[in-house]
Amino acid sequence: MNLSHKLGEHGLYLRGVARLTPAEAESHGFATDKLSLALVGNIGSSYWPHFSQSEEFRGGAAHPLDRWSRRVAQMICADTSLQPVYPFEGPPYYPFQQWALRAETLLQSPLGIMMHPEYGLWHSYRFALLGDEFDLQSRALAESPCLSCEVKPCLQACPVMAFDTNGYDVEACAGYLQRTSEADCHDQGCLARYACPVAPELNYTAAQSQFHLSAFLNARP
Ligand code: B12
Ligand code: SF4
Ligand code: SF4
Repeated sequence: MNLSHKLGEHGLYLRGVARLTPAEAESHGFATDKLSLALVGNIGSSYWPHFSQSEEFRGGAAHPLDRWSRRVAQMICADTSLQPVYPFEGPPYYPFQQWALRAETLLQSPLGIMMHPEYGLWHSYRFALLGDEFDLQSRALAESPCLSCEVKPCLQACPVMAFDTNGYDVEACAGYLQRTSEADCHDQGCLARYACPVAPELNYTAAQSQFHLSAFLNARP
């Protein structure tokens, strides 16, 4: 069974491949004989039906999505020479978004999340695989929808204006959510992200959005 098929069994996709330089590999503590880095992630809520039925999700212990991602990556790598790398290991964190910019047609949106011309803001990375060579060419896609989006509704939807030219004000967002239990974000997920008109068919399900928001708040000191 090929890699894409194996990943598909968990609702995951081979998203793109970046090539590391030997110096980069060394700076991250990787061996220099595997310089091809395949990014693996979800498109829309693709992994949710798998993850939400998993022992990690149902067990109730901390960090279920990270533990699920680790188990799936280890299964995929078993009996191969592939080495998994995780976005949640850190700090310091591996620069997944910089790698993603090299592996796929992406541009940073005003929210910080990478905009994909087809998937919009509705994608993320569960792990990456280091290998000798992955045979996957990134497709040339249309330019980022952000470039022609004049109104930028994403920047106007947050009740506390947590996004501006300085980036994402994490304290303003988390502070508001912690003191306002009736805020719509608790039920619907981040209103700024949902205000983006690109790829509405891939909007995360309410259950997935609630999961991410709770994980974000639970991780706060
Ligand atoms: C720390 C972190 C956070 C912190 C701080 C974010 C910040 N202010 O930068 C917190 C906990 C607040 C956070 C929140 C979220 N995050 Co976050 N986060 C990370 C993490 C683990 C490390 C980022 C980092 O420091 N990298 C190290 C530097 C060296 O790498 P880098 O690639 O150069 O860094 C880039 C980012 O910092 C980015 N950036 C700058 N400002 C912002 C703001 C936001 C909101 C984001 C998402 C990115 C971003 O620009 C840099 C250049 O490309 C990454 C995973 C990773 N390993 O990259 C996920 C990651 C960036 N997060 C991600 C996401 C989706 C989120 C959320 C939107 C929620 C979610 N899980 O769905 C939330 C937003 C909260 C909300 N209100 O909904 C995704 C982004 C996917 C994408 N399509 O781009 C990542 C890649 C995780 C993943 N598994 O895919 N996150
Ligand atoms: S609302 Fe417009 S500017 Fe904001 S993320 Fe979506 S396309 Fe980009
Ligand atoms: S979750 Fe709500 S408060 Fe936080 S940035 Fe998004 S819209 Fe703003």
